[in-house]
Amino acid sequence: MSESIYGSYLPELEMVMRELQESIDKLREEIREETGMDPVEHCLARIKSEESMREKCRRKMLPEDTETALTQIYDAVGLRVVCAFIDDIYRIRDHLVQQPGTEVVEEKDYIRNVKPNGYRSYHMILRIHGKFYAEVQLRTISMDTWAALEHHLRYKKQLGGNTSLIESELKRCADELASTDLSMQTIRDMILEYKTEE
Ligand code: 0O2
Repeated sequence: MSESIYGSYLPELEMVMRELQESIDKLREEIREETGMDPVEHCLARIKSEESMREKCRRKMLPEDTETALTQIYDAVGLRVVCAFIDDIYRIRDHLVQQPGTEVVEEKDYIRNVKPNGYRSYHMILRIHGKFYAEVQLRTISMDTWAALEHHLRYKKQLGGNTSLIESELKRCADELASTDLSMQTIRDMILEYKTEE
């Protein structure tokens, strides 16, 4: 069997992944104590599989070696944090950038700058302890649902038939879900306001 593309660094990548999870868990606990609400619906963490990492190196015309996997591909460690409300996304973002040993390499706010197809999410590339990269995707439940279904539809089939109609329908669904997210945020703010007045 050929050597892992991560060489001997797999335990360190797993440690980085755990540190990120623990940092998010700490904030969750703080917010739960403060508001009685958990800001995170669920959180998925993974080390990119050997096969996907090799495939990504090939797609980017890069060599398939440990140096490349650790320094030129930024999602060897990946976290997807699915939040209850839009505000929670930015609160978790602000918390992560303040963590010791964490540098922000890149941020893409696809919530304020929605992708033309309707995709919404907040993406961050972090460098941890000056060495390892991690990609964090922060989304609401609605954004996650749309991304999962859109991925499923594209993955299972070529968008046959009236492609432009299908694309505009997908965009319409994304926009309707985004509008629901805003309404749910407003309802939550009303509830919290009432609680602080009590
Ligand atoms: P997978 O299988 O989910 O990991 P790069 O990471 O450099 O190849 P890019 O475009 O610079 O790609 O990064 P970007 O825009 O931050 O998007 C990276 C990831 O966001 C994707 O990973 C998807 O998970 C998600 N994503 C971005 N755009 C869309 C979209 O239009 N629909 C859906 N469903 N997901 C999206 P991968 O590696 O492409 O795929």
